[in-house]
Amino acid sequence: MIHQKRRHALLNELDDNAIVLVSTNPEKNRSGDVNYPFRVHSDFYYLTGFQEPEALAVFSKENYTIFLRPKDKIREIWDGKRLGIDDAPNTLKSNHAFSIDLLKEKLPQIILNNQVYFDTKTCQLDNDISRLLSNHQLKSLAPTLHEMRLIKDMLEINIMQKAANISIKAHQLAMQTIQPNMFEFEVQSIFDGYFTKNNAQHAYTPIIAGGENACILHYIENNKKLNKNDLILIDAGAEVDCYASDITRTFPVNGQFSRAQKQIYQIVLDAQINAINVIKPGVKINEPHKVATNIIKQGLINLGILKTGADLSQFYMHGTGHWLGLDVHDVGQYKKDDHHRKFVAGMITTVEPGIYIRKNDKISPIYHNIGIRIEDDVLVTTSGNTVLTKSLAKEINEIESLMS
Ligand SMILES: [Mn+2]
Repeated sequence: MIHQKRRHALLNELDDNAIVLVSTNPEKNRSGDVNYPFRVHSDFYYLTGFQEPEALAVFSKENYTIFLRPKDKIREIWDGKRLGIDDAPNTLKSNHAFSIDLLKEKLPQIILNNQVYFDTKTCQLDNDISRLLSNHQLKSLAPTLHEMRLIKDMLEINIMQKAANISIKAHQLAMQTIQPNMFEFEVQSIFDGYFTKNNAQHAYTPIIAGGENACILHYIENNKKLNKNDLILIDAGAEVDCYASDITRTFPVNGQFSRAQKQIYQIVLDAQINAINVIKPGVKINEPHKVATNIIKQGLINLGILKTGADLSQFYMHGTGHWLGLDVHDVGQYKKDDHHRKFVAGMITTVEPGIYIRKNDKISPIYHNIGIRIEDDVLVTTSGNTVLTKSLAKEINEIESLMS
């Protein structure tokens, strides 16, 4: 029912004679005859709730037609059960269901002279269908649909809290398990195991980065040994029912922060907490970044690491957050008419400042190879915000006592 509601809400925002086409992702080959695990297209899932590959939905105010794979005795023995044409209308609440093989034949009779909304960029169609659609003036669905996806409903918030809770538990387990000389992939296996045990999967390739590897922002090799005097940065989040969580914690491999590590960590933590605290409806969405960068700048100047604010980008070179939802870097505009938009209740954003200090002759060696990021998932509420990931330790004493 929720998907039907969403289709109606979307159509209400489009032209009266709108007809919407949305298809799922293509399957991707990994090697030989093995594919990557299939992941439904987020727009398609949001509007249909249907997770099989090779499917396309067409709907207007009057009609909803789904094209999908027909039942197939042999393929179902090899690849698994299919919903099939007969059961689709009842299960998916569509008026009609046809085999995906009939798409080329049926589509012209369905779209007729209506205004077609379709995103060629996000949804792939075979050449015949693309040629067929090239006779129509297509309008993009994304601006309207992605505004809808940006504001989460209660069902979505509950699923995302569930994903957050699983991630929190896995991060706690990692803090309690990590020992010097373990390998990063052994740490990753804690997340693999805990997510799988809870019927979740990774929302993105996890970053398990010991010591200097934490200064590589998208480090995913996860294959080095953890040195006892290093920090470890873990950016890992579970996906539940296609919804992402996204958490980063950084902590000492041996359970005790050194003085230098504490100094840098406390700057990032102060930046993160103060950035979260400004989030509420009506505040511009770049405000958390402003707050975080000011605190990081001042903190690094106080330690003599930074001379002037202009050099900050060598230590902090990424944004302070992104939308979170069906995609880990979720859809939704950050600016409107070239100006940063304002927070609205129902948005979910990450807040993730960091400091990354590589080897550098001009900086005291006690700070070398320290890479720290702290990331939480924040829901904007009518009165302010709720941190979905708040129960995971991030204060220095909380982390040290959890690890002892
Ligand atoms: Mn993130």
